[in-house]
Amino acid sequence: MRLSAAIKTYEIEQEVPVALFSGSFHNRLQKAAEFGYDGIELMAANPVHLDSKKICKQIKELGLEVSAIGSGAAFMVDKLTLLASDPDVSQRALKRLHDLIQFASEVEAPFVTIGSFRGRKAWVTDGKADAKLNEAMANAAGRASRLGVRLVLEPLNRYESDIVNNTKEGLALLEKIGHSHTGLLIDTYHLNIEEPSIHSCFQKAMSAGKLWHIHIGDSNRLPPGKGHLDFPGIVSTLREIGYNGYLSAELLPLPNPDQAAEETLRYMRKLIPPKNMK
Ligand code: LER
Ligand code: MN
Repeated sequence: MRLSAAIKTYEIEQEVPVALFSGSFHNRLQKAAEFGYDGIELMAANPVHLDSKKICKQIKELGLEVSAIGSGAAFMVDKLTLLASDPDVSQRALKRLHDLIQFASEVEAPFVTIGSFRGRKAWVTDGKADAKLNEAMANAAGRASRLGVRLVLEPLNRYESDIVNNTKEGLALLEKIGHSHTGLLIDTYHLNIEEPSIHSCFQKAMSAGKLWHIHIGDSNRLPPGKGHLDFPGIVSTLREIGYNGYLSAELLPLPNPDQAAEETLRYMRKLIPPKNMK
């Protein structure tokens, strides 16, 4: 298992609630490497404004990898969602998803996340939200597969979305889509709200072959160890079931974005040694 942290890309000027590290984009990458992260998850809003070659080079020079491309900023910054009351918004969102997939392939990121960016069922007034999300994801998965990228659908707690709130619903939607390039992203913060057992939902996702990416944040969305989630137990379950992907810190930048990133790393490194150690 490896550790990454979510950082925003440089086309985004505003604060993004769950992005870590302060300073210029390059500073943020440097800090991730200095603190001892293995990778970073890039929260990009509009990647057509980004120089992916340069980003890829900077990341490699620092010995980091890109664990995933997060799509949440396209929602937070540009208010784009795959499910929307205005068809123009959903169409632009699909085009944006294609751009994020292209960007992922250029910076060698294995995944593009679909969390808040999917929007809400309640926004779709013709009652066809499920079919629409299904169609948008199948369409994007086709493009992703041609570019060697995969999509990860993230169950969100009920206060943030009304479509796919838990692992069971996530797996059911993936089954309907039926595309080899779609899997699950499980976020410990959301699961703490929705799941009766965090451990068995990891197991379920893993036995379906769909546990591809993980976001970490404690019960209060602070760094692990600051809330009441049992991270030693979570890590030992993940080891037991053979998960060997990323645990990516996506949490509140408190008391400040650097300290939150550093405290996360310090706590998690006790559970997950650096990749060149046993
Ligand atoms: C939002 O709460 C979240 O967890 C993000 O990963 C969604 O894109
Ligand atoms: Mn998340």
